[in-house]
Amino acid sequence: MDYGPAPEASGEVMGWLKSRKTFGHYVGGEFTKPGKTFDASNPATGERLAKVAQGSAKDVAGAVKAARSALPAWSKLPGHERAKWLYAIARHIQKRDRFLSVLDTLDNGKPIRESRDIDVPLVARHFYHHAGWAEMLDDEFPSAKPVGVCGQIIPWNFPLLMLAWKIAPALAAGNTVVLKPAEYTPLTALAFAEICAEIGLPKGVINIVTGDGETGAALVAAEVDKIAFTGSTEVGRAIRTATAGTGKKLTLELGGKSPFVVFADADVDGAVEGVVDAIWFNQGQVCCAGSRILVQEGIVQTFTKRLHARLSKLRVGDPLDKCTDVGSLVDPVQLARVRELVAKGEEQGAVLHQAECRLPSKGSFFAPGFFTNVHPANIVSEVEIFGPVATLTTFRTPDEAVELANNTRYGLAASVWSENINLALDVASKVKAGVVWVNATNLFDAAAGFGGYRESGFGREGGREGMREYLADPSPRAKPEPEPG
Ligand code: TXE
Repeated sequence: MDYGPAPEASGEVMGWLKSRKTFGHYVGGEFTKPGKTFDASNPATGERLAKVAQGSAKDVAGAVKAARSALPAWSKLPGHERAKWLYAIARHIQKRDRFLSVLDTLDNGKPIRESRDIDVPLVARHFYHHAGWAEMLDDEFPSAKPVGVCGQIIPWNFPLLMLAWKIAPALAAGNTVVLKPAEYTPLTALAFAEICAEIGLPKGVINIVTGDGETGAALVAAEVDKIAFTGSTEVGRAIRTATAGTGKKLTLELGGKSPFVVFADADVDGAVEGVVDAIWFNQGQVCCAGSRILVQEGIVQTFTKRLHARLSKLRVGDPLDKCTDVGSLVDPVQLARVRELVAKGEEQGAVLHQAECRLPSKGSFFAPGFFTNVHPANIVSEVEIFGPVATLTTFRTPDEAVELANNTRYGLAASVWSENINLALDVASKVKAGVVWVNATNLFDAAAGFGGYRESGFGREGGREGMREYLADPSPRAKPEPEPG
């Protein structure tokens, strides 16, 4: 079946970019006149896509003011009225799915197959799901109030999906929002702002301020009631310090170094396919990427051989080609970071197995691969590479697997592969991670809370737990007293 992006979808996106050229911020339902700008580029070609406004503290303050004025009316709307707006957003995302997936791919470098089949459908699902929460809110959290004005800072690895994870629950709970997209990928957030304007969402409920870390820091310091952040552990730490003692509610979703544990009795081909999703999906730029493959000794040769064979079949190249499995990293800066870490790993004795593919001559491409002979003290055992490269080491017993899996300062996700469900569930219960998948990896759903422990952050996004993060008093309805007698 040929359902790839129609050429006209790319044409439509290029036409849209050409007609806009320079984007201002989206504040109070209108685009501001841009002052200082930076370039939004296609990382697969290096070409500039548009100019985007660099937000100052003043821009941020203006957006927060707009969100503050919109708050009383929005938070007083009955839940079912807010639900109507969330349904309208979801429907418009679906109507514009091709446009949005092409734009996401151009701005980020991810394969169109992923933006079209994973990111954008999940974005719509998130808004539909949270429309349901808006309807049920009074029943489920009767005494709860919205937190107020939420400052939201998102990364570049899933530009539109991270926006949905942040905005959908905030709006469902009756909050208003100032969101800052990452500087590498501001364009889908701006297209989203246009959708909000198109459907007539009340002005000021959603405000988008583009810019870099300085703009983010200004948002953290602004008169907001909550900060929700997804990004690096370093910046998360700085935000925690900056918000300490201010009374601002805070959730942090940070980095990871997630284990991918394969027992000798696992379905080896299934587990090898799992690795494709765990570390080569989205060029490995995934916070919960299964970047530490732990294989039980008895099957390590078979496993490594099959992994090698699968690696050699990955198609690396033009992200707009619907056959592409691995696209471009997000930016030359990230490419340099991945190259440096991988080179250090090799210097420290790890052996790199890399796909032998011809990389495009332009763009931020990196051939996917994995390391063997990795000492636990090697930098690549510890540090999040955030690129398409995993480490592969072995273990002997389930206890050793658990010990190695937990030997990290992070605790975001884990994946356990075994045909023995008792063993898999026992190990899963002992691994310290926010989510553990059994015989699967990277499964997300709007109804399931997602988030980490330790240096992976705190707070949850998605489902009931995610809703609580956007409510000031999220105590659930008291259970009815049992009938006497
Ligand atoms: O992240 P930053 P970077 C990890 C990953 C990656 C590394 C560096 O290991 O290689 O971080 O990526 C905004 N106050 N992750 O440098 O800087 C910034 O503008 C407020 C994991 O791009 O954390 C952007 O919008 N905001 C991660 C967002 O923070 C600030 C996803 C993320 O950028 C700020 C991304 C400041 N002082 C990177 N400085 C994940 N958990 O998925 C920057 N920002």
